[in-house]
Parts: sequence; C-alpha cells; structure tokens
Amino acid sequence: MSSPARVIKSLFWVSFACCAACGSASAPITVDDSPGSGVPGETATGGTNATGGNAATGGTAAQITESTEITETLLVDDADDGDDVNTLSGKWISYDDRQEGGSSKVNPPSWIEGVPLTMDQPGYGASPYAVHLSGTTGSSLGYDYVGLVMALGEHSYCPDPEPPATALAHYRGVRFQAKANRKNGGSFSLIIAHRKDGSADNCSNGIIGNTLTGWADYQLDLTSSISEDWSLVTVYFRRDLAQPNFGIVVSVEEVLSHAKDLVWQYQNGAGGEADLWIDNVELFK
Ligand SMILES: [Ca+2]
Repeated sequence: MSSPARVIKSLFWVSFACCAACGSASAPITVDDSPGSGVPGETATGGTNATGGNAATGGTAAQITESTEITETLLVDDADDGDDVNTLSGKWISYDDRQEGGSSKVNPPSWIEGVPLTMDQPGYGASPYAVHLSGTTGSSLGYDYVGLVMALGEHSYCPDPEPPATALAHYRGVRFQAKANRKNGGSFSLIIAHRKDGSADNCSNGIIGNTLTGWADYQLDLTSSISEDWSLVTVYFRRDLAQPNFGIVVSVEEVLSHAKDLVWQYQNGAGGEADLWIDNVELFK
C-alpha cells in the first residue's frame, strides 16, 4: 500500500497549507466553564443543513443559531480507564509529520510506530486520566504538525472504514475539557474529515479512507479557545465548522453522516512546541 505517511500528508498537510495561504475558517466557539448550563431563550434551528464552505468567499461557517441548552449527552471518553479505546470502541491515535520528511515529533508516539496510545495523569478535576498530546514541530515543511485522532467506532480505520453506529449527524456538537500551552505560536484545530467508506478502491493513503473533499475538510481554529487552565470547549457542528476555500464543497450533514473520527491538530511551520490535554469528550444534543 501507499505509505501510511501519505495519509498524514494528504489529510493534514494539504488542507492546512491551503488554509494558511487562503485564510482558514474562523467561526465563533463557545467556552463555558459551567457544564450543562445554558442561556435559555436562544432559538435553536436544529438540523439546519449548512451548505459547507463557500467556495467564493472561503471558509465561512453557516449563519445559524444554536440553543445553548444541552438536552442530552453521550460520554465518548473520560480517559479514566487509561487505555486507547473509548466508549464507542474507537481508538485514539497520535501522528506527526516525520513520515513525509518532516521532523515533528509527537508523544504519545505516532500510531505508525505500532504502540497503543496511553492516557496521562492527572485528568480534569479529580479524575485520574486525560488524553495528553505533547510535541515539537519542525520547520522544514512549512506546515509542520502533530495531532490526535479519536475514532468514533471500531471500524473507523482502514482496511474497511465505515461510519460509526453512532453518527455525528444525530448530535449538535461535541464538548470537552481542554488546556494547552504552546511556544513560538502555531494553532490548534478541530477537524472532521470526509472520507470514503468501504474497502473498494479505497485506503490508498493508509489508515484512513480516501478523501471526498479534496482534503478541504470541515474544521475550526481552537487556538483562542483553549487556555492554560482546564475549561470546557463547546463546538456546534453546524454553526462553527466550515470548509476552507478550496476543494470539493460537501454539505455538513453529509459529512456528519459519514464522519469516522475527530481530529485535534497543532500546526506550526516555524518550529514550535505544544502541550494539549483533553478530557471528558462528549457528544451532545
Ligand atoms: Ca478523566
């Protein structure tokens, strides 16, 4: 097969390199320290079908309003069992850009090294564990990166990737506790990729299915939303995510119906250092 590194190169390079050149999605994000609380009175438009990034203007999130009242949550992982498998039977992996010639290095070690990701201590609040990404990025590529992928089901990855039983389309968004540090700039992003299902004519890139967007996947810059102290980050899929202004425009509903994982990435082509903790990942309605 093509080197698994191509996965990383294609998925995590092309989209973000273009973002840097053309302007990335910049949409509002909610940071709320009071889980479950909301501001009643806002009108929910629930299920509004966003049309994706506007190819002409680029990366504009859908102009919809979301109620901040959360009525149902599904805990995907609180990390407290310490292992790499979440409640949806999906595995966490990490990645960096060394397979495509970069010199970034992620810890826990990249999935390509074949060692299951382990959680780190302490977690959010009084909990024992959280997901902990640390890493350094090089500068040889110009778009150097490290990141985390959280699969949404047991069969999210190649050789026969398929949408999870619990589709993101049934939810309004994802929220999680997070804290982070970085040196020499760079950005943190959440990405929901749109990739081909099944084994036929697929997986030419390695562990993930072939792109259906030309690598222009829905994403949100989280940099300004994550501080050095734990705080709740809430992302509304239909309101906050947008495609960058290149590639193939796909409706957000189509993406959410087929999404196989969530990705958190730190990118810094100037040579940086990042430390990102994530805990209590929940989908919500
Ligand atoms: Ca925890």
